[in-house]
Amino acid sequence: RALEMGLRQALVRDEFLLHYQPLVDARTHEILGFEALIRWAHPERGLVAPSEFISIAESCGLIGEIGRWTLRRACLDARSWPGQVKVAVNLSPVQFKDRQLVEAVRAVLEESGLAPERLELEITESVLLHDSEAVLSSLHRIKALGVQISMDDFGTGYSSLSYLRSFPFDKIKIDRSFVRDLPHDTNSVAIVRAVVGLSGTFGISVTAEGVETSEQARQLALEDCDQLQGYLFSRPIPAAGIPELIGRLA
Ligand code: G
Ligand code: G
Ligand code: MN
Ligand code: NA
Repeated sequence: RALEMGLRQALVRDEFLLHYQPLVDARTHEILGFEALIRWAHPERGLVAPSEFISIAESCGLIGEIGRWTLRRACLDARSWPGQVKVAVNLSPVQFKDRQLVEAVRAVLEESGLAPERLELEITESVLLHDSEAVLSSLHRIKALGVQISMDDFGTGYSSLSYLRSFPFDKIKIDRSFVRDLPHDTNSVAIVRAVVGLSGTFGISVTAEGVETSEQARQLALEDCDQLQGYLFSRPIPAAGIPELIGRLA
């Protein structure tokens, strides 16, 4: 309850901010994009992580407004990055209940002037559980705008492999739990290999999350992952640090 009040005030007082974590080419480690990750600059508690407030925002009806704020901020920030660098924004499954979602995406692209191809929207498997006809329709309309769709945290949910055939994903992000024990754990290697193989069949690109060591990065490149993300390259950082990071990782 107190948190809910705080979240309402946070919107009014403009206390949310975005940090960005790079997505790099698995072979060259060139920066290809950044994932936007929300934080709440709480007046007393300091920076609050999304794990502490997103689910509350979802249950109290504030996720729509917070989600629109995130999308707009991310698109405005990305405008000032080099022209090929993309921005990835997480969408809550609850945002798909909003009939205006697709129109909101279109309007933000128009306002920001960001090329639609530079925007990726990340959704989790749980979005596909409820009213999948309506979700599918929204996803197709978002794709028709030219925006890319990524399946986040792949392998942690109710993953049905048939989703890959039925839903219009451009990218799969392999959850970090399958990256953690690379390169030695043979089960993890087998899972990565299977996901890469199947994705290739459907023309879907693969990003591995939670890459922390150069051994993991090397193994994932060997397994033909397309992109890598993780602390090895950078923690999530404020937008102001992006030009320097692009210079350093180049
Ligand atoms: O930033 P952190 O590393 O703690 O992110 C934890 C999780 O919070 C991420 O996996 C992501 O799914 C979620 N998250 C981060 N930013 C947003 C956001 O803007 N909207 C939604 N819905 N989820 C987010
Ligand atoms: O959207 P998603 O839930 O995947 O958000 C990414 C989350 O993973 C963020 O909370 C981010 O801080 C975290 N993260 C990013 N890179 C790493 C990493 O290399 N190791 C670990 N343990 N967590 C990471
Ligand atoms: Mn994500
Ligand atoms: Na993820």
